[in-house]
Amino acid sequence: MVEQTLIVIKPDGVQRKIVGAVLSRFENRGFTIQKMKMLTFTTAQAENFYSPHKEKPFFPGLVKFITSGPVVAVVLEGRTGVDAVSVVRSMIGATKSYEAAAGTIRGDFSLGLEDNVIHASDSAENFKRESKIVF
Ligand code: 3AN
Repeated sequence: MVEQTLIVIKPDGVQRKIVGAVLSRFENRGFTIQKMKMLTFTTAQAENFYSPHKEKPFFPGLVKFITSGPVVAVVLEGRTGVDAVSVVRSMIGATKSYEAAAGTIRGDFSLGLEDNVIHASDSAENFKRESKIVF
């Protein structure tokens, strides 16, 4: 279990000016912003970041989308004994925003699949791997 996890507010979230609204949810829940960086992914970075999906048909579109504008990457820290990865995953909602429950970030801010506002690490291993790529 890790007390930290990574989120990335995707280009659609930055462009729509909902960075503050999204970050507020995590701060209100009790998470601390431990690191934060605005960046535009290079194609190489994006391919590396999404390498678990490299065989999927949507991979080229995913890389194109995530490199299309600036993103905001944030390491969130919760508290000892609380699995940050799973709490944050529950707060972002289902991958397909149109299926995400109301009250989740995707469920409240998006109808998109590719443009689903936010990425969050889905395991401690991916948190470490993804953080190295971004920070
Ligand atoms: P999540 O972001 O919920 O962890 P993943 O890891 O399954 O979802 O997918 C990574 C990203 O790939 C998603 N956030 C979404 O942008 C995109 N994606 C997933 N499935 C599809 C799909 N069927 N068609 C297009 N894009 C997809």
